[in-house]
Amino acid sequence: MKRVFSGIQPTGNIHLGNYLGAVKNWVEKQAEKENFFCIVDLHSLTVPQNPEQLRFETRSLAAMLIAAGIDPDKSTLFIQSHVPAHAEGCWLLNCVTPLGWLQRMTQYKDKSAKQESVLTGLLDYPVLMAGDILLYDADEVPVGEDQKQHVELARDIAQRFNHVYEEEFFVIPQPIIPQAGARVMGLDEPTNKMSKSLAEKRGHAVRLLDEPKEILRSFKRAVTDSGREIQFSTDPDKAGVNNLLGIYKAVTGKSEAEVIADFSEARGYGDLKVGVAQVVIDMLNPIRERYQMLMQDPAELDRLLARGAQQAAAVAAPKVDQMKHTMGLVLPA
Ligand code: ATP
Ligand code: LTN
Repeated sequence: MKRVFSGIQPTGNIHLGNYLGAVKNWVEKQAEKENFFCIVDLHSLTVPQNPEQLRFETRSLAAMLIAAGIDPDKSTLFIQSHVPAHAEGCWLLNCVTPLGWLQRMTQYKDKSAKQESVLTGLLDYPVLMAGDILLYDADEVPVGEDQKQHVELARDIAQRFNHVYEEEFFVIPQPIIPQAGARVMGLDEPTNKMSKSLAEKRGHAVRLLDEPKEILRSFKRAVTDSGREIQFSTDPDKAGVNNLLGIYKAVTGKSEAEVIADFSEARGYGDLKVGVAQVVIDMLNPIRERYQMLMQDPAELDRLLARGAQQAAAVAAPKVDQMKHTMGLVLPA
């Protein structure tokens, strides 16, 4: 059975892009794989966080993932900081990773350009992520398009470690990018990806907890163009319509021809927007309801997360010990 590892940050505002690009695929393949899904709280510290808020968002994300279909009996769901091997693995991998590799990461370049003072953690973020993946000898890493470069870096780091220290020490992981939904664009700005950091902005994102009325409103406001032809397209001027069709395709699992056929009677973009909103609302209604139930029992959530951390540590702790030994450190007697 292939081993899967993926992570998601507890930074709030989980949106349709996170769901279609990552979480939905985790859920759908869950039964066929051995899964580790990690709430990467250490990653979220790479930009300033409010401590109380971060604690809330961490539990909230756990509830959301379970509500979305992650079954804690089939998958190991845990919080990154509960397994100290992640921070240790990051340090050890820092010592085989050239600085230049990190400075080239596009996400680092984008995010650091927007900040006056850049924290070291932001630059080091992909090494922590590489450790997450490599400590589990994961074969597959299902992520959205924006994380592909980071998974490729994890491959490079693994290869370098294997070369320097011990051939075949780490499994070389494979990024798994979905066919549809890999890059959901902002509804207000369809040439940029839908983003958590902009999700508070009206009309930018559909958040998984949005009420149906709000979802419909967001889609109705979605930026399109002055035409009326409903077609998939790579033309940047048609990015809005293409994004709406892409969302519909990812939600329904239909082919492009079937999607277009569903809108053959549409009288314009207005009908398209309502049609897309409807399938998204139907998909999110049960998730929102389950989330609200799960949040009423925080003790049960904590119990599930503690069990997940134990299962994860059983894999990651011995691996980090092997890393230490291989690198020449003395293990405690
Ligand atoms: P953001 O950039 O939206 O603020 P992020 O990418 O930093 O968020 P995570 O919560 O860590 O946030 O992402 C979780 C998963 O969601 C990752 O696999 C990522 O590739 C995927 N993802 C994020 N945004 C999108 C998007 N717009 N379309 C498709 N997948 C996405
Ligand atoms: N960097 C990722 C989250 C993440 C991750 C991982 C994804 C942290 N560790 C390991 C896959 C595998 C993000 O921001 N989306």
